[in-house]
Amino acid sequence: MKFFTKRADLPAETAARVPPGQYLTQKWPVLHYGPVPPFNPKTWDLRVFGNVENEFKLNWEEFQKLDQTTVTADMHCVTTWSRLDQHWEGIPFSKIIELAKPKADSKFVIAHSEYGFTANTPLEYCLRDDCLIALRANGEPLTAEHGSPARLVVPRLYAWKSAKWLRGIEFSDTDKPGFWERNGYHNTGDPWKEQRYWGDD
Ligand SMILES: Nc1nc2c(c(=O)[nH]1)N[C@H]1C(S)=C(S)[C@@H](COP(=O)(O)O)O[C@H]1N2
Ligand SMILES: [Mo]
Repeated sequence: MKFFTKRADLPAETAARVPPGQYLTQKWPVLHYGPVPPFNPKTWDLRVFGNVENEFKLNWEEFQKLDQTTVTADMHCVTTWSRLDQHWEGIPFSKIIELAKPKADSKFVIAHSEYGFTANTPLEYCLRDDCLIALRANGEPLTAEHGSPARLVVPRLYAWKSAKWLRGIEFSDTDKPGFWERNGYHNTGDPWKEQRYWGDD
C-alpha cells in the first residue's frame, strides 16, 4: 500500500476531508523540532496562567483525575500529510476554561511545552468541542514521540499548533507568536484556507 495518496486518487467523500495541497497518509508520522523530553510523573505539572480569574497548577496525579472526553478528528500537517479519524482521549479544553475563568478580553491561548516551545492559537479554536489536552491516541497512551504524557490537540488548525509535551496554558489579551509562527509559519494556520506560511492570506 502507498503511504501517501493524492486527493485525485481518493473516493470523493474521503477527498472532501483532505484540504487543498494535502496528501492522505495511513501511518502516523512523527514531527517536531528538537529532542524528545523525558517524563517524570513526580515533577510534572501543568500550569494555567495569564489573563484569567483563577491561575492554577495541577500535578500529574491531579491532572489525570479530571473528567475525560474522547474526540475523533482529522489531523493536517503543513508538510502536506493528513491523517483521518485520529482518536484522542483526554481533558476537554472546556475543563481548563471552566477552572481558569479567562477574563472577557482574553483572545489568545499560548501553549507552553518542554524546552521552551510555544504555539499561539486564537481562543475561538480552543472553545470548539474538538479541542482537548490528549493523554491517549488511537487507544494507547501517547508515545514519547507523539507528546507523552499530554499534548494539546487543535484539530481545526495545522498540527504545529497541537503542542506536544505540554506544560502550560497561558491566556492572553494580546497575541504572542510561538516557535513555528516566528519561524515562517502562518500566524493562524487554517488548513482549509491553506494558511501555511507568512504572507498566505
Ligand atoms: N513541543 C512541540 N510540539 C510540537 C512540535 C514541536 O516542534 N514541539 N511540532 C508540531 C508539528 S510541526 C506537528 S506537524 C505535530 C506533529 O505531531 P506528531 O509528531 O504527533 O505527528 O506536532 C506539533 N507539536
Ligand atoms: Mo508540522
